[in-house]
Amino acid sequence: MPDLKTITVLVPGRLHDHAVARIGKTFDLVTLDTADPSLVTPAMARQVRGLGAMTSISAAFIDALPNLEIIANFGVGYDAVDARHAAIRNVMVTNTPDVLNEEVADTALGLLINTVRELPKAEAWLREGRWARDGAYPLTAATLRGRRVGIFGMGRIGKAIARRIEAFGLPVAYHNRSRIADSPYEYHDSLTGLASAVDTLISIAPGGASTEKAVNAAVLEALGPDGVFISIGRGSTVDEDALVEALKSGTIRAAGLDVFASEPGFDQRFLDLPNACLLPHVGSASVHTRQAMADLVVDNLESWFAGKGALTPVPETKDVSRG
Ligand code: NAP
Ligand code: 8YV
Repeated sequence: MPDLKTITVLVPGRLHDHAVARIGKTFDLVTLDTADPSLVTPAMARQVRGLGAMTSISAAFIDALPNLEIIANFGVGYDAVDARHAAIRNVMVTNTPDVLNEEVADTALGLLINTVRELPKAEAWLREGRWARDGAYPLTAATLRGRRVGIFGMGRIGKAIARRIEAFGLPVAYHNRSRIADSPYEYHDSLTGLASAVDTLISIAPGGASTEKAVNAAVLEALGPDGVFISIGRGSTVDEDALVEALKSGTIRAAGLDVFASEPGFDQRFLDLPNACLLPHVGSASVHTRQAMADLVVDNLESWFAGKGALTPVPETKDVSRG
């Protein structure tokens, strides 16, 4: 077993405390305020062999670290890491799949129920003293009963969401680029086709060029006037101008959003929409699950530098090897 304390791992920007503590205990830890290539010192350029990161990692930053071997990304989504460039440079990229599936699926269902049955607004009604003053909270116009649910991105988390939807007694359909062999769910080879077939669309698709603004005006139009849209994958998959317009005009009934195109900022027009239920990207945000994600980041670094390979390589870098 090599002495891991001789290996320098850089943490640029913020990272989960548990991951930073474990990296510091095991490796030679160095930090940077941001992943900005102009901040890389000559010593860092010489020494850094690993990155533990929860921030954007550009091609320029990868190039500024000529001895880099591995980028361990905190998060299953790694659209902020230039994994294709990493592969060209023979740099491994890992993410944190599976350990967050059930948490994110729980959040998706919570967001769906909150959106359809207006539970946050009903709680506000109670807190504001309106129950005694004005009477019962108005009956919700929408219900989950009788809905048909479409999942955009039937992957690890999509399947965990689908199992929950089935338990709610609702039919499930999905859109991926490829049909899943022996999946019990109805497949649609286009997102508009899926939206036409359902009245409730849950997006848990990854970010990146192939999904950029995929949920557009045509998809929302196809979802229809009783349509409910839940976004918990990446904000970049949604044309937010089209969504604001669809919520304003009644093209769809309501939306629940955990993710936004320009986080941590978000389009302020959503605040004025009574039919939008908004969360600050909390899909995986429990102490339990974030700790498991942090452990997987460091387990990947340890396994790599122990010569045992990466535990959870992303597809773009699955063929990258040491040396
Ligand atoms: P996954 O297992 O890789 O599933 C992604 C699914 O999306 C696959 O079934 C894939 O099928 C489909 N897909 C990818 N590109 C597509 C495209 N262009 N058109 C149609 N379908 C496409 O990923 P996961 O672990 O379930 O995670 C999914 C995403 O959730 C992550 O990438 C992340 O962005 C997001 N996420 C959000 C939170 C949160 O807190 N809100 C937490 C965790 C994850 P095909 O390859 O066949 O197309
Ligand atoms: C995290 C996520 O909140 O795993 C992902 O892709 O979106 C979330 O679990 C995020 O990656 C950390 O900021």
